[in-house]
Amino acid sequence: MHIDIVTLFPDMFVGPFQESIIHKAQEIGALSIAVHDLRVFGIGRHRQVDDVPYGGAAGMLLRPEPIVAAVESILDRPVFRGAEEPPVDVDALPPIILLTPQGRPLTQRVVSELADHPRLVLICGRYEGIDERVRQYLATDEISIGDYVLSGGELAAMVVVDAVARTLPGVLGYERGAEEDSFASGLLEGPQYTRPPQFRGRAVPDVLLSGHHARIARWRRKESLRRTLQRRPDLLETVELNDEDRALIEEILREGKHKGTH
Ligand code: 6GU
Repeated sequence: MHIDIVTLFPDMFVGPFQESIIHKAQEIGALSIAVHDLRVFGIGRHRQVDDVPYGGAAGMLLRPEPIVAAVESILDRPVFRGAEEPPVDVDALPPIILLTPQGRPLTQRVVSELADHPRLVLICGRYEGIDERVRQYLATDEISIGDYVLSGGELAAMVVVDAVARTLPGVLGYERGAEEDSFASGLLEGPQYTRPPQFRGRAVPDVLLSGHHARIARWRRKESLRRTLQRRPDLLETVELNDEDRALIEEILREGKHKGTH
């Protein structure tokens, strides 16, 4: 997987991409990342990238030309769907993704979908906004990482890179795959424990020390269902439950421990 990122703040990515999973993904050759400075494609001697909005409004907007120039340089071909230009075969392009609070919400399903492409182009919005023509005729997708406002798409792009990187083959290692994560199953993960077995009078649940693998698996599934019921009941609407799951939910409801703890 190769990811190109277009940003006015390339230095923001230096630290985060040199650590942990994203670092490992690059080290093993599962991922390569190129961060491109939008300023390089700015207009004139001042390398201008933004301007005042037409019609009068507060703030500055990113102009279309530098962003289109950046992406056409990265992909080495015309990509802007101009009125007078030959049509662009969007299916022959990598996704060109604008990071914006108006985009479709990032979910694990969207992450998997992105991870299926060999290449992605991420465009980080900044300032008060971006010329609509970028959205309409350059971007092929728009993504938001949640219902709150960030100062720019950079942190959102890092979130996308991290979430995609950890799903790539070989990145997490064999001990624990991304398949086991919260959300991968559609459910929240249940409680987990490590040593010591007793800490200030608080014990690890006996079943986890019992060595009964079937009982442990059943307990884990039940606690995962309990936590999902308690904290994110909306997730249970879309997840596929089997008869055993439904029986476990019955048990949880009878126990009456499905409320609170949030
Ligand atoms: Cl992708 N960008 C900005 N500026 N704010 C956001 C966001 C993106 N996702 C959530 N908030």
